[in-house]
Amino acid sequence: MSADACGACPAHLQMAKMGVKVEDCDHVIALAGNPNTGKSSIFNALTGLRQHVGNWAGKTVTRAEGAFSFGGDRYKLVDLPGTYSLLSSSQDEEISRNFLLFGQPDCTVVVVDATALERNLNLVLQVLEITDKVVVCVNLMDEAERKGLEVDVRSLARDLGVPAVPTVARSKIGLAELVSSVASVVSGETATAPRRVAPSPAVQSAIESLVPLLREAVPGLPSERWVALRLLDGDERVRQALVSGELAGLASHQRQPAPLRSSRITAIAGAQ
Ligand SMILES: Nc1nc2c(ncn2[C@@H]2O[C@H](COP(=O)(O)OP(=O)(O)O)[C@@H](O)[C@H]2O)c(=O)[nH]1
Ligand SMILES: [Mg+2]
Repeated sequence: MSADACGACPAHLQMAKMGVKVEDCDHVIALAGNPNTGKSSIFNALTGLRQHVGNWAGKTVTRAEGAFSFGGDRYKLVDLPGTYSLLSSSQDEEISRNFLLFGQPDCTVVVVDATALERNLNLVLQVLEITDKVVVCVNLMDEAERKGLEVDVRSLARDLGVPAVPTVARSKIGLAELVSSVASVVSGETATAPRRVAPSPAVQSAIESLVPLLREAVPGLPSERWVALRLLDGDERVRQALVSGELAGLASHQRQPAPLRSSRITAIAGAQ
């Protein structure tokens, strides 16, 4: 991999940074991942913005939004706070989880640390439970190489059922390929088949009874299956959100007409 070779490829030539111009984007892309995996580095490289990049936790406290164009389409990119899991209830994790559930991104890029794949895959598997439209970005490939680790990105993609792209975000290596994979998942050109843990028959039948009830209680709720699983798992935070109407509020918020959503998004981008 070299940055120069990438700069000359056709995919790279079609790409342009659009800064905070997130209005009227055709697609929404979420950037999720553990802290310090290079999410903000990727966000900055693609949008031309300057999200704080650093090697300590808790900087991206709220989500940052920016835009880029690729192949004639405009993409809004949302840099989510670093999160190890979607199951706990720290503020950062809740921002990420709510966006993945209710922001309904057209594709979620999960950025993982190539030197700590096992730990990072926990979040990937959780995201795959929520959505089919995922690309795994295997970042810090230079660090993996330095440590003598061989990362078989192809096998990883095959095992996970979604594309996986090796990158070195700090040197902008692999980012054109990443965007190209994202575009292909968004358009449906690349069909994904996410690996999911098959529930036991008892759990499956419990999910099937809960889902229609959830649909009735919270019209427009995306990922009902995931919410049902959380309830069956005794997730107190999700139960409270359901009982208090918070879940319904988040779901209905998503159903607002697009122009309203755009102006809100512009305001958020302006405040960054
Ligand atoms: N060696 C190396 N460092 C990287 C790479 N990507 C990001 N970094 C560095 O890793 C640190 C964390 O990056 P950041 O983008 O803030 O990660 P985030 O917490 O996921 O947003 C920063 O010091 C980056 O410069 C990479 O591919 N290779
Ligand atoms: Mg960050």
